[in-house]
Amino acid sequence: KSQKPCVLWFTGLSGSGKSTVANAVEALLFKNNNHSYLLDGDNVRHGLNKDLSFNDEDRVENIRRIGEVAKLFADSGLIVLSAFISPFRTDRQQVRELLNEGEFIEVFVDTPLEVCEQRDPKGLYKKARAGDIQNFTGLDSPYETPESPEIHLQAGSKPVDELAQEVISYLKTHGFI
Ligand code: GGZ
Repeated sequence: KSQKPCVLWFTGLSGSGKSTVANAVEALLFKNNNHSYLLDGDNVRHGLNKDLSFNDEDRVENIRRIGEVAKLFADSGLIVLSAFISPFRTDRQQVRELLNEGEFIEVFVDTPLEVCEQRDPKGLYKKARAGDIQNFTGLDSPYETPESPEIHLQAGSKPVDELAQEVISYLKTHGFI
């Protein structure tokens, strides 16, 4: 089955649903006989990047390495899904420039901070509010919202399967799958 490689770059706050939506997209791609690879905290922050913290400098390096890895996988023909906060606009721009023209698809997982904090799936917002975690994105560390993402998901108010379908529709419309 033919496919055009690309990088679906999910960006958004902790608890916004990046990993959840990316996993749902991956399941749909698999059903469609496409080949993909998902980069997320579980396989990157705990492995390749386990030497990095959450201060600004380390987040920049985190995203730089992930961009390079995404490029390698895309070069091998895969549809790459990347799910990291990637809070800085310039870092996302640099990944865009690293990839071939049109390969970088920025997916803004736009869930309001209040909703993320309400969900708080790992209790991290609570810890950050209590002062037990420093530099927490959205609280005492910035998140720079994408200005013109290829895909803008209203992830605070729509079901996951609908959001995943929006991503699949984009890939079909633009000839990636
Ligand atoms: C933000 C943090 C922090 C701080 C730990 N700030 O919801 P999660 O748990 O599973 O996702 C968050 C993840 C963020 O890692 P990323 O590699 O995506 O961040 S970045 O792109 O900014 O480098 C959260 C957890 O790690 N976490 N401390 N201080 N999120």
